[in-house]
Amino acid sequence: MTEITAPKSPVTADQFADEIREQLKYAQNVTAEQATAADVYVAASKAVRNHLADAWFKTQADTVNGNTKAVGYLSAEFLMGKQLENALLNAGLTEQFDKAVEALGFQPKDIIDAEYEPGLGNGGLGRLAACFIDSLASLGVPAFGYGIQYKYGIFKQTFDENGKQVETPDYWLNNEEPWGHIDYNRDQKVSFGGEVVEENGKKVWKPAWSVRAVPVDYLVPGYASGRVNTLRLWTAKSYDEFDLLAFNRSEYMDAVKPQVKAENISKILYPEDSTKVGKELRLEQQYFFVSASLHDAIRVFYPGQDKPDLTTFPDKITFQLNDTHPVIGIPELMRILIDEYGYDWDTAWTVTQKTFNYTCHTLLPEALEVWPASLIGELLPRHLEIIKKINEQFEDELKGKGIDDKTIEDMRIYTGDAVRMAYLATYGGSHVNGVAELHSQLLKDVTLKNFSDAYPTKFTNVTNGVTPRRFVKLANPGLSDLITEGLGTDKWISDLELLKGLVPLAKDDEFVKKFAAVKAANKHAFVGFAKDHYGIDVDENTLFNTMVKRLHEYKRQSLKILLVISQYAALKNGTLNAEEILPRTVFFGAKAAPGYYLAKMTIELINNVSKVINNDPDVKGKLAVYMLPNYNIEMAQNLIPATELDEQISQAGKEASGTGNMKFALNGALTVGTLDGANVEIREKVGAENFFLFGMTVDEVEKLYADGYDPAKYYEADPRLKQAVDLVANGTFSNGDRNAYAPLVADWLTKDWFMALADFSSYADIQAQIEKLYRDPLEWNRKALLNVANSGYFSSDRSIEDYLERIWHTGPLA
Ligand code: 7GP
Repeated sequence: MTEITAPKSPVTADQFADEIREQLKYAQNVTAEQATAADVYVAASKAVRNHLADAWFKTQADTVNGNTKAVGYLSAEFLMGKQLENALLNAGLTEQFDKAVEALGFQPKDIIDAEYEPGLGNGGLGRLAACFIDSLASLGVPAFGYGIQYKYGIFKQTFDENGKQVETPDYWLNNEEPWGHIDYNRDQKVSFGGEVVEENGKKVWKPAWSVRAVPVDYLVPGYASGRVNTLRLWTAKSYDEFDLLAFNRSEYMDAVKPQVKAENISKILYPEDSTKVGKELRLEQQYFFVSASLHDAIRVFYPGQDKPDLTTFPDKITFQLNDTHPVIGIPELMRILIDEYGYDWDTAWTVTQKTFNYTCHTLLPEALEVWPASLIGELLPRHLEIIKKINEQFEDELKGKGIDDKTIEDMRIYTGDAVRMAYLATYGGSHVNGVAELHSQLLKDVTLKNFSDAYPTKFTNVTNGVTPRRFVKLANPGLSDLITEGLGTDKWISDLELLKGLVPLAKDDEFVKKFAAVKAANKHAFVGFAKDHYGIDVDENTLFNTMVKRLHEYKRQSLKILLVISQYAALKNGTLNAEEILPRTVFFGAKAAPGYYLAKMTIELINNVSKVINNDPDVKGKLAVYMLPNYNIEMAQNLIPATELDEQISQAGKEASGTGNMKFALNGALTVGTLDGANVEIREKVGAENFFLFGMTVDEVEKLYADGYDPAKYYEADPRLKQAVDLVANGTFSNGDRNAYAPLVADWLTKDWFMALADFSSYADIQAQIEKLYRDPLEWNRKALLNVANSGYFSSDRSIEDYLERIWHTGPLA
């Protein structure tokens, strides 16, 4: 007997069909006969949302009235993915929905597919935020996600005929979006610029301009918890939208200027910031959402109170700063407490420090934000004063600890010309965490060493996780059913460590074969997806080998493409005989930041390598390479379950954690990877014998830097590498044009900052092991199954439990 614990609403399919019809009629204003899939999608979404409303209201009331501290997750990104399927799962309406839309004459899949995925995030950090709010709700912890509803989000990626990345705006809000509810009555005013004057001995900020922050509320339903939290994303509106006098003077463009200036704040995620105005816009965005969110929390927790006792604020809500983007919240809360509510500095400081905690998501020094002090001074003059004073107090505190002047200078938050946001966050909050064991250790030993020496107890680790609802249950229904069958219960969906119960089944050949059949079916399904979405014909009788993540030099897509080129060359030269060849399909997916020259050139190279290889009859059926455009959550949900070999090949000591690595392991892919980020923990959990490890360790990398790294030596030493680089240099992938990739080649041979060349040989060597194992399907799948069975630790539910215990010190609502 299989135990089923998944939520199930008492509503029948017929009733749900009626609810959809009602929405069609009264909200969409179409008859059931006129309705298109897009109409039904909107109507069904609104119907599900209605089902969640009561639980949402109750959760809000309990959040305010209960005595459990809430969590505020402040994040510039929330990469949510499509909503409908997830909401149906959590509302217990999946089956009813399937039947109801069939009764209306539609295929459930077509309705689910009609949703347009919002792109309100860039990569791991944004997807992590989405997994975390899912887990908070599923654990019944009261929480608010706070961010920005960008009108266009991250750009949409296409490739031109030369294989170059082209960025276009993503018009995700061009059609009706049923999930976000805009609440004009809960708006906040956010001000900028102007000056600070003294009035009666008090500092008074006289801002020059203001924008209206209007919240758009998304429901965050928990799985089997009966709780529905809130994701509140702010959109910027103008107070003086329209200058009628200017318009009447026929100055039509001038008439809408104030509106444009205000609304620019929530137009796009990560505006290009190489110019001063670009930097200004980013800081405006950060302050905009953080200021609105802090005021919103005060509104929520002290309703109708003119003189609330804000010394209790940290008992009501704890704010997590998701990287440095929201760190301006620290001086903002100080300002609110002192200037708006009249508290003295010391009280304000105690409250502020208790309220905030900071998660760092990087090891790249250039990714720790530093703002020019002049910019903060112009845009937020009062905050600059507060930051200076925080810095003075900080330096005094360090002196008091007996720390020497040189070290204090290195640690300064305010340097005279710059404000270091990571340092402000570390000093201004209670806890600092990294996102995997290795990362947290490196933060303490290297990136924030002085801080860790001065405040050792502030530092902790919370290893990332991913939500099993979206990334196993929804993305991989075949595997989910098999897991439930194997365990005799579906409880694993909310208690992922139960997957351990599959370990003994890895010895059962029949079960392993079933597992292999699920993977084969997922591959088959992906072939259809790829045909529909990208118009490509993928050969399912090949090893599916995937590398999907943002494009960055440290992640080393270059290393992978150089390996592919060397494999291609080996096939062409006949160095490999026919029996030795393991047919592979390599999938890449990656967006490059619009201003990142080498990253964009790498995309162009991958596209052109793909063209040459895929059109070469000599290697047909043996090797194919695809650069899939616009990697997003939908692609992830389809490609990850179909993947057999996952690439996590960053230079050791550079990937903070990775979360894709967890999704792949949980979906039964084997990993080829370096000892970096969470790979280390994944390998520990799944067993070294079930993980393809290669490359230098952090210590070896450090030593090589110290000894002086010369990539050309590695190029000369390994003929496979030399040949691959030469093929790029000699124009094989650029119609004979030797200049096309010259900057990339020059970088590899003279700089290669992330040492792809140094790791090439061990990476190429390990391929033989991979291929040998793949030729034994039973053994391959046994290992893949053990990856699934031992990856329960990487649930975001476990991450949230760690945050609750180590950082937030709160728990579920009663
Ligand atoms: C990413 C890290 O690169 C990745 O290793 C980690 O898994 C993920 O955060 C979640 O913790 N960082 C970002 O996406 C990012 O934008 C800003 O970092 C510094």
